[in-house]
Amino acid sequence: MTRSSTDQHTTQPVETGDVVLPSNALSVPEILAWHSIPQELITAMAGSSLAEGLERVIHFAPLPLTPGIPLALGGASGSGKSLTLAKLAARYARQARQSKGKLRQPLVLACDSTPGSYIKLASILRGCDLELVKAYGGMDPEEIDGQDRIILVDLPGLCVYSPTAMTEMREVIDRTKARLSLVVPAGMDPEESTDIAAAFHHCGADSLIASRMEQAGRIGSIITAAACGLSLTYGSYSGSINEGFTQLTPAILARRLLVLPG
Ligand SMILES: Nc1nc2c(ncn2[C@@H]2O[C@H](COP(=O)(O)OP(=O)(O)OP(=O)(O)O)[C@@H](O)[C@H]2O)c(=O)[nH]1
Ligand SMILES: [Mg+2]
Repeated sequence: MTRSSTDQHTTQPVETGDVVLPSNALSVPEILAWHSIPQELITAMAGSSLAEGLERVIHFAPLPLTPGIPLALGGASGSGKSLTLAKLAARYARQARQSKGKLRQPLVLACDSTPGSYIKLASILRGCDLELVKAYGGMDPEEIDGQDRIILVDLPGLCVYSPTAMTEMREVIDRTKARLSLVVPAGMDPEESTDIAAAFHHCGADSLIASRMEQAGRIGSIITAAACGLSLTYGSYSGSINEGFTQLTPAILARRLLVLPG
C-alpha cells in the first residue's frame, strides 16, 4: 500500500497513544482503509482515540451464554464455528470439574449432518468432560436433560444467499429454542461479512465471535459485521481449543487493528 493511494482522506487522524503502527508512514485512517473498512465507518470512528471510535460504532458485550438456554453458533462454511464451540465447551467443562459437583458438565448438540462433521467434532472435543449428543435437525429442549447446563449447538456451515439454507437453520434454531451467535473469520471480504451479519441479525442473532484473528492481516470483516448490530464478544487467536480465546474490548481491538499479528 503506497501513501499516495490514501492521502485523500479528509478525516482527522485519531490518537494512537503509544501503540506501534504497522508502518510509521501510515496514519490511522489509512491503516483502517488497509483493513478494507468502509470510509463511512472510518469517518464515524475519527476524532478521538481509536478505542473510543470503535466504541461508537460497535457494541462490546459478554457472550449471552446462560445455563439451560442453548446457544447455537452459526456462520459460513469453515468460519470456525466448531473450534469456537470447542473452546467454549472446554472452558465450561473445566469449570464444572473444578466446581466438584456444583456445576453440571456442558451439553453439546451436534446438528451438522454433513458427512464427517460429527466425527470431526467428537475428535476436537475428545478429552473434554462433557456430553455430546447427535441432534441432526435440532432437538426439542424438553428432550434434553439441559436444566442448569451450558448447552452449545454446532450448526452446519451455510450460504446466506440460499433461502433454503437459511430456512433450515431457522428450523434447527426454533426446534432447539436456541439463541443464535454468528462466527466471522478475520480475512473475509468485509462486504461479504456485512451480508452474512445482516442475514444473521435478521434471523435473530444478537452476538458475534471473531475467529482466526491471528491468521489474517486484515480484520475489516469483523468490524463491518459487528457494525450490523451484533454485539462483539470473544476473539479466537489460535487453532488449539485450550488457548487463544479472549473477550474483546475496544482497546484490544484497536491494538489488533494497528499491530499486525507477529
Ligand atoms: N489458527 C486458527 N485456526 C482456526 C481458528 N478458528 C478456526 N480455525 C481453524 O479453521 C478451520 C475451520 O474451523 P472449523 O471450526 O472446523 O470451522 P467450521 O465453521 O465449523 O467449519 P464447517 O463445519 O465445515 O462449516 C479448522 O482447521 C480450525 O482449526 C482460529 O482462531 N485460529
Ligand atoms: Mg463445523
